[in-house]
Amino acid sequence: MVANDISDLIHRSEQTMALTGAGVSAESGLATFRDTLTGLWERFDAAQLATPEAFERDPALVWGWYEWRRAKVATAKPNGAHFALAQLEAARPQTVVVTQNVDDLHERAGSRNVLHLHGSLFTPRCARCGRPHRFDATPTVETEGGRRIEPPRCSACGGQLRPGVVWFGEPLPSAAWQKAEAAATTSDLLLVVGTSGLVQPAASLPLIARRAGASVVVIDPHPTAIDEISTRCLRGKAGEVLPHLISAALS
Ligand code: BV8
Ligand code: ZN
Repeated sequence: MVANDISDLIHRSEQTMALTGAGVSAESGLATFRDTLTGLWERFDAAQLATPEAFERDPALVWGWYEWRRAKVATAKPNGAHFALAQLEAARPQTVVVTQNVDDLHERAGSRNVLHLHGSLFTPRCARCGRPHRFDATPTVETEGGRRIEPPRCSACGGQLRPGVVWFGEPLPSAAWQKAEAAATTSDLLLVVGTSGLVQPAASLPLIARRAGASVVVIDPHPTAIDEISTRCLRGKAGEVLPHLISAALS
């Protein structure tokens, strides 16, 4: 049975890393990129909205989309997968979670070593001078299913704020990327959870880990682009299988 085998790999691991994608938040009710987005946004393609050009062209549409997503994250709860990874880190503080997600569910589940390769919904900054800003309220935009919202203005230069995420065509935050790459070369086990493995350079981490001698375990109900370089593939929902795998590994 693959699951016992995977629990054993986790049990024996000295340094475990997880690479998570939208699928780890799916059971928290947050749409993945390959699902059609509900409400007003189903006629848009996420990859079209998550670009500097889209923000340049229509800042209110893009800011409204991110505020809609922030509102949905605010009402979402971490699921069993987030809690299981936090439990693993509590038992083994050297565990690292590298996420492509811009939500805060790993942190809300208790994970502390979380690297956000693609930024966060919660760190807006000025598009002109780069000054970081904070949100003082959670939007209720979710109730209207998302709408255009003029981005707030920078308190220093009056420029428009932009979401603190990494758009397609933008470089990843170098500190996060360097730490993620280092973790991939020093971990003996990489759990790849809920990612289709299509976006670079995040999707290159499993190959880096494999080449450095790590076991690579994919947990996903569907086939992914990482499967072919994985050591094991578990066809299942992260919120269902990860809690069992990790509690068996730690018992
Ligand atoms: C860069 C933040 C260079 C914003 C995101 C041509 C070829 C190769 C590469 C490129 C190319 N053209 C352009 C590129 C580069 C591009 C890229 O990779 N494009 C792809 C589309 C081909 N990459 C970039 O642009 C990156 N930057 O390269 O910069 C550079 C360098 C120096 C200077 C200047 C420039 C930046 C990429 C980051 C983009 N931002 N997110 C936001 O969130 O709005 S990407 C976003 O999409 C996510 O962060 C994530 O990375 C990706 C979605 O992927 P997943 O998370 O995997 O989600 P997906 O829906 O695909 O899959 C969900 C999975 O979960 C599925 O497998 C499903 O089965 C599974 N699942 C479902 N339910 C469950 C489940 N699993 C478990 N349990 C469940 N219950
Ligand atoms: Zn500014």
